[in-house]
Amino acid sequence: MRTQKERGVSEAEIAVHWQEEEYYHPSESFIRQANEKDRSIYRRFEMARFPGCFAEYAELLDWYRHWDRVLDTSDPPFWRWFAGGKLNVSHNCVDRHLADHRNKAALHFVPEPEDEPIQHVTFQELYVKVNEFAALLRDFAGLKRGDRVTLHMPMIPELPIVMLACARLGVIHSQVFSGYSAKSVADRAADAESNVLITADAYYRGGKLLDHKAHADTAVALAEKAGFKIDKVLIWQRHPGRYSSPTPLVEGRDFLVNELLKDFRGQRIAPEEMNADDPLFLMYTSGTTGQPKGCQHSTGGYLSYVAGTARSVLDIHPGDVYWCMADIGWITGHSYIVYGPLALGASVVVYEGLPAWPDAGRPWRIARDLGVNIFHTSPTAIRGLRRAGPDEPEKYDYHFKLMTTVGEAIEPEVWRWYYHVVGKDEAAIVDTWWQTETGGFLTSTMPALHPMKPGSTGPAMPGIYPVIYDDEGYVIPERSGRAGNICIANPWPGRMQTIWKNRERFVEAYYKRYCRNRESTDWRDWPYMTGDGATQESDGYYRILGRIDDIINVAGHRLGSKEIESAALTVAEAAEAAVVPVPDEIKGRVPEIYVSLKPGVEPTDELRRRLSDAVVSEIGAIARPRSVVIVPDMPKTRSGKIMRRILLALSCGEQVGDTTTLANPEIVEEIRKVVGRT
Ligand code: 6R9
Repeated sequence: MRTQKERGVSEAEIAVHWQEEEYYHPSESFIRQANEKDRSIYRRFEMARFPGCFAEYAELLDWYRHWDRVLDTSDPPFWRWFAGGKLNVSHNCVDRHLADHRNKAALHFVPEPEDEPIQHVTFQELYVKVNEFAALLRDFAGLKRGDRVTLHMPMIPELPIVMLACARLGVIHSQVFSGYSAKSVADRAADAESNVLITADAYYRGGKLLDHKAHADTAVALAEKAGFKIDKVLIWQRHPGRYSSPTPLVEGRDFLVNELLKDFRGQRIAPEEMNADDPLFLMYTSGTTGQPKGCQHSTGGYLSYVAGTARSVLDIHPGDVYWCMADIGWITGHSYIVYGPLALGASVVVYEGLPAWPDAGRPWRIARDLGVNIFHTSPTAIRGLRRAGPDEPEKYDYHFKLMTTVGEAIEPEVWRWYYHVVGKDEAAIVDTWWQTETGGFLTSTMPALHPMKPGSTGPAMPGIYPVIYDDEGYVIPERSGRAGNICIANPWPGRMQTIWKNRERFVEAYYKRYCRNRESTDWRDWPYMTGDGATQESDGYYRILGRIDDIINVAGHRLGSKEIESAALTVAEAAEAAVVPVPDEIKGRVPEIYVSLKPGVEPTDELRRRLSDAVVSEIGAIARPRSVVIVPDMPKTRSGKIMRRILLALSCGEQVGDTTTLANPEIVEEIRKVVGRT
């Protein structure tokens, strides 16, 4: 194994590349104030110091009891970080900031309606709210350490309050993105065996107040049908004191949180002393099978990793105003809206609305009015803002020192607009590559240490050692520019602990393919498979090429092809379904679905609509197919596998390439005719 120093990006090498490639340099003023401004961070995290190097992140936190061992590898690949240590996440994100920052804003809640005032929640107020809600969870909902609770909450300040209250008690939260369907909520609640659902009555989206509570009713009913009982639904009011949903409350099951809280005024709950490897939360994400995976994240390893990386890569200082426009319902929101930034005592913006609503100047007015200086978003949002208002940013007086992009690869042209127009040639940009499973960043430039290169994520994070394999399982030489499957050679503290209640599936999904010896307790035999294709260029930067499996990345969100196909097959007339990711100007990729019908069924527009609606009601609106193509049959291999590659080529109007492995090559032309008509 080579050391990070050997693999790190040296000045001389970069100098060579300047001539051929496009690099941008952080400004002197950024470098001067940066948290990490000398390369010693790579020396501190070089392989020779593994795993002890990660104690540097853990030391950013308060511990009730120091760990006995940084890394316990006795049960691979179920590594235990900071074994023996005890801490509480809510203490670290809230209580410990009171001494110096009691009156500082922890949260700035920006409602979607622009005439509704911004709410500022100080650390003291956050402390009070977290304690009172924790008391309610314990004494009214009956939840205790180790129990799970499902959240289906929109972007309102109560979402981080609920998460922190759970963390205070050691209750494991499982937040389901608010745009996901009731069916998704029911499945996840049943899988996590959580009998309590926390939701909201309504929220704003694109100028409309959406009825959110209706999903809770459907979720409870669907869970019950599947044999699982959700017995309490706790409902936050979008407008406290006024119930904003047309869906009535169910007596004995539904409770308005704002009413209940009256009984818990002034209550304080001592934070539970959690073990470092107790689970903090579950986050379900799409896998290659139909069933989403409950990624289980730890308390000590996870919080250390997100705090450490938020400090070095996001460059958060106590005086910064930090805005990540992602939804807290995704891992980006968990790690880099709530846990990482609040552990560092940052002021965090929580924005309810859509990026370009009511117009493309909205984000820049928020940045101006709140003095945001760190801005975090995705290529999809950037593409949307660029299309809706390419000249808007210059009309507003705001200044970012750092901006991020995350979730999917960014096109160099879009990157340049982000840099010049949004960042006003002043802000450093970090392109961070990582996953729900990894807890925090895997590759990124260190913003004051490396030049930026559009479309490339940068070198590996300190202490992260990627290795790229070819399809035969051979290691592709470093910096060769050759594409392969990118894996991480070593354990790191942010990695998920396991798939909830499913250790076998965890090993199968992430380790089976490249594990060298299943009996080995040496972590070197257990590279983690990310499922992404990537290259490492000669400057040491990684370029991420996209998924190598059946996962589709829509607007930076992961959807499993199998989930969408299963949803379409809930329509009785459908025989087979195949999903392909077609390129989209704003969202990167969108699903297009091919369906063959049962004998005797005629294709109609009404049927196409029902197929599309089935996908939305099973998964959520983000999965809505661009179109539904009804075909006479699927292109299949002799062993009966649908060749999605051919369907994708047809959707994109490209050459289909080799069809010799097809059992029914004549179908290709028939499908081409149907696609032409759709
Ligand atoms: C954080 C997050 C993970 C998948 C990942 C990859 C893609 C994420 C990226 C990127 C290119 C980046 N991805 N960041 N691709 N450049 N900077 O997005 O988690 O929702 O689990 O998605 O997203 O394909 O494997 P998640």
